[in-house]
Amino acid sequence: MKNILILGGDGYLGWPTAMYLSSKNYKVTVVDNYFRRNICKEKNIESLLSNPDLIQRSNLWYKLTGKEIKVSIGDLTEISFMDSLFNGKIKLDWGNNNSFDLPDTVIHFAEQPSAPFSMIDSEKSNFTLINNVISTNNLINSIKKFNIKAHIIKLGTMGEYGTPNIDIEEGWLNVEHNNRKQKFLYPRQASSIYHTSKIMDTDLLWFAVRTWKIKVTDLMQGPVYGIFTKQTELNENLSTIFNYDEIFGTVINRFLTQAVIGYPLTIYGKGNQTRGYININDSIKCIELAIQNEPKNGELRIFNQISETLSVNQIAAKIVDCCKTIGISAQTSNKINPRVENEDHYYNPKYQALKDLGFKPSLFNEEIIIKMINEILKYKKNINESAIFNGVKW
Ligand code: USQ
Repeated sequence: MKNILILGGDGYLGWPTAMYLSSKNYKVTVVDNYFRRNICKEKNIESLLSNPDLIQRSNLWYKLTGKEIKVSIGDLTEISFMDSLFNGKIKLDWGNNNSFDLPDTVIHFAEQPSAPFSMIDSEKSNFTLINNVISTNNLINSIKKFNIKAHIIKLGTMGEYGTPNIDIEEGWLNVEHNNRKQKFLYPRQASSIYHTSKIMDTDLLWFAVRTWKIKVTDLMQGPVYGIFTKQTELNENLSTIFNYDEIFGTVINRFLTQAVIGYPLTIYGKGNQTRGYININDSIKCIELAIQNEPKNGELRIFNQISETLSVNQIAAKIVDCCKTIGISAQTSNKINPRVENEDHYYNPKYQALKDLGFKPSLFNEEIIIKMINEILKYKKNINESAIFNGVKW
C-alpha cells in the first residue's frame, strides 16, 4: 500500500481522512502545527466536540485498531521542517521512527482555511498569505529536491473561480483568439484573501509542473459539511474538529447547529448565493480516488470536487422542513451581508471527472439532515451562542 503524508492532519478533513486511509491499510503520517485548535481556543470558538490532540488520538486509534498513524508536529513554512518529511530526517512525535517510509502521495490540507479569518485585519490577512503560499512553495521545493515522483494532492477551492457569468469548466478553458487556440487555466477571481491565496497556490503548482515536471492533482472543493464518518463513530475522542462559529464554521454545519438551539438561521443578504457542496464522507472518497488515479509527471490534473449545487435559501429551507418533521421549530433571519459577494448570479460548474472515476455523490437530503441534527443535539450543552454571529466584515 502507498505511504501517505497528510499535511494539516489535525483539521476538519485531515484527521478523518487519516483514519479512513489507515483503515484501508495505507501507511499514514500526519503533520500539523495546531494553528486551528490554538486560534479556536484563543478566540473562544472551540469545536462542538472534544478533540484530544493528534498524539492522543493516534494513540487511541492504535489501541482500537492496531493501526499506526504517525505524527510529526511542526511548521511547514520552515524549509528544514518540510525537507525533513522527504529526506529521511523526520522527527516523529508519535509512532515508530525506524519504520517511517518516504511518502508516495502528499495530501496538502495545511492551509489557513477561513475566508472570514483572512479578512479580520492586516495581520490575519498576511498570516493567511504567508502560511498558505509559503507552505505550498516549500512543498514544491522539497519534492523537487528529494522525490520528483511523489504525487501532490492539493486541496484547492471552487471559490477560486468565483461566480462568473459563464459555465465553470474543470480547471481549464480552451481559448480561441485571432484564429489561434490554447488551453489556459480557467480564469480565477476570488472574493476573499483566503480564496486569493489558493489562486496563488494554483499558480505556483502550475509553474512547478511546467518547469520541473512534478505531478499534481488540484481538488477544487466546495464548502464541506458533515460531522461523522465510520471511523469517527468508533469513539467520541476520535471526532473531527466541528466548528459552527462564523470564522471556521461552513454554512451547513452552522445552520444545523443554529437550528438545534433555536437561533434563527443566519442567511447572509438575499440568500441566492449558490455554491457546490459536498459531504465529508464524499470528500474523503474523492481524495482516495485521486490517490488511486495518479497523473503523470508534468501533469496538473484538476477536478471540481462537489456533489450538488445549492443556494443558501435552498439549504435553509431544507433544514427548516426537516426540523418540522422532528418537532423542532427553526426560523431564518436575513442578515445584512457581511461579505462582498454576488447575491444574484449565474452558477453552472461542471463536475464530471471524479464521477468518471467512480465517484457517486450523496445529496443533502432528509436522512443526512436528521442524522446530523440528532448528533448535534447530543452536544447541545457545548454550543456557545456568542460564537455564532459577530459580523466579521469585508
Ligand atoms: N453564508 C450565509 N450564512 C452564514 C455563513 C455563510 O449565508 O452564516 C453564505 C456565505 O455568504 C456564502 C456561502 O454561505 O455565500 C458559503 O459560505 P461558507 O462560509 O460556507 O463557505 P466559504 O467562506 O466560501 O468557505 C468554505 C471553507 C473554505 C472552502 C470553501 C469552498 O471555509 O475552506 O475553500 O468553503 S468554496 O466556497 O467553494 O470556495
